[in-house]
Amino acid sequence: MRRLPRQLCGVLCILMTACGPVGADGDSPDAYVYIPPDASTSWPDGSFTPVDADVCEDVVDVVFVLDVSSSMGFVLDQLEQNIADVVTAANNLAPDAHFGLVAYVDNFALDDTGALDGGMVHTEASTLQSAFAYFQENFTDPNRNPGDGLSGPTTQNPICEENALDALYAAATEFPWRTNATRVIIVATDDTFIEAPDNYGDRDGDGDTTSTDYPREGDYPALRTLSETVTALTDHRIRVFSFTRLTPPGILSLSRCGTPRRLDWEAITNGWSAPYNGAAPIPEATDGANFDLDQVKDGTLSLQDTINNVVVDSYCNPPVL
Ligand SMILES: [Ca+2]
Ligand SMILES: [Ca+2]
Ligand SMILES: [Ca+2]
Repeated sequence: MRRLPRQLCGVLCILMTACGPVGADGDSPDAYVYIPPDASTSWPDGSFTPVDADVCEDVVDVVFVLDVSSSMGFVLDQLEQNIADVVTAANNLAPDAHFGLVAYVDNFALDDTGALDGGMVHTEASTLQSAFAYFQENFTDPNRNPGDGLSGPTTQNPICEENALDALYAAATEFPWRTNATRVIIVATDDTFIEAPDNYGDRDGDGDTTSTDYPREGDYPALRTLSETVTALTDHRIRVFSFTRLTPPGILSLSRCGTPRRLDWEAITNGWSAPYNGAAPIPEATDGANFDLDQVKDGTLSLQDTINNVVVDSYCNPPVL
């Protein structure tokens, strides 16, 4: 049985076991909720209304927060091919599903090519497919930062870590989440992140971001800490499900980032499937889960089926924190 939304029991909740009217799902109501007196109703002395906890009227909001750095093309390919399944499945769960997209490398951009809310909300697979293709062509392939726009420099990414925190913070605070929505963020990335006040453009961590030899430096400050980001996510009742690497790539692996990195290779799991400086990883801290990105890459884990499953499992189950 799904949990009874707390607000339905705000005034008075009397649990009933049997003999009541039949609820929308064919069984007895799980509770009777006292509706206080209201001049606009025909029962000015207040009344009891049957409530069935098995019935949830949430809508579904899903935001993709995607690392679109140069090694992540396979995720964008898979999403572009299979997003229609995800959109259909979410709409079968509850009509009028909303989707969003935040693309990031060392900074981020909220996609605004959807149909609603200034473009931040997608309702159709077709506009999402175009958005995935746009970010792949213009940012993944030439190694450009989404927040820089189309005029930004290419081959610009001097350390392996990518700015998931600022992208997640923007998704939590800037996407138009609906009040009655089951809220899910899907992350895909193959590396960990750094925190404010560090700078993604400072290759050697010396405080200067102006070296022009390869891989070129630039000013890409980390704006948020892990703690600030997790607070923004939990304040907004968002569950984060991530697809990340569970083990570092071997020393000769082609999937090994070729630039310097701030944190050890062993740390690529940190914040996703392992603690980050002692703090719980983001999926655990938001009552979500982490999945193996390498299984998505080699075809043993279906990205779209896994996304569909986490949306179904999250539906009408707010995070337990
Ligand atoms: Ca990368
Ligand atoms: Ca980077
Ligand atoms: Ca430097």
